[in-house]
Amino acid sequence: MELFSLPVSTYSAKVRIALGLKNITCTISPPPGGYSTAEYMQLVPLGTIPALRVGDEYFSESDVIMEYLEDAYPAHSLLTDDQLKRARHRFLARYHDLWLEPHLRRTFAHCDPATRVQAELDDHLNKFEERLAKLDELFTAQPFMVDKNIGYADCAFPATIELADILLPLFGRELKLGPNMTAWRAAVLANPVVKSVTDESRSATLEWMNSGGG
Ligand SMILES: N[C@@H](CCC(=O)N[C@@H](CS)C(=O)NCC(=O)O)C(=O)O
Repeated sequence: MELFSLPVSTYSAKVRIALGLKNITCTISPPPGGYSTAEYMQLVPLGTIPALRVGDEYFSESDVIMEYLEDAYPAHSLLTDDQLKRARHRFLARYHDLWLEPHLRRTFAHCDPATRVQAELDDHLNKFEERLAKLDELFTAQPFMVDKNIGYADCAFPATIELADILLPLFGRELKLGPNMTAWRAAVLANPVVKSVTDESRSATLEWMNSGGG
């Protein structure tokens, strides 16, 4: 099994956290030729990272990879046996992928003040902040999102929150977390797997930004 991933990629960080929490050994490689390249798209048609190779089979989409890991490695389940809790984990992970993170990602195009479209940038920053505030209403920190143990939902957010902490000040804003997210963030960062993946992702992001963010 081989995971195509780069330290700067927040969706890859999510899968790497799951691999670490589940204690799964997996080769981690950069995408051959780089993501979105013709070479890589021969293997992974959408050209995105993360993608997983299992034998001769390749598939992408971080949540699909997470589900595969849960199915193929049921030990150290990140979903628990409780069906309602499983649904809550999946809902929060989906909220991250579809509702929250895309607005942060869309600010990347506006990092350079010379080419920035301020109205578009403000729209994404406002939506990101609204949805982060809404996230605080969607769970009660236990201290993790669904349970007293770290689980599936908790893998999606750490790298995104650290990225927001770096990116928002560039645009004159700051990361504001409600009480649930504040308690949750302290709890996830105290986990050695999460800390190591997010530290790596934080330094890769700072390096990427110092090199012009292209
Ligand atoms: N929905 C995808 C998003 C993955 C994604 O956007 N990955 C970024 C890196 S963090 C990427 O590969 N971007 C290249 C592109 O969009 O062409 C997932 O969950 O895996």
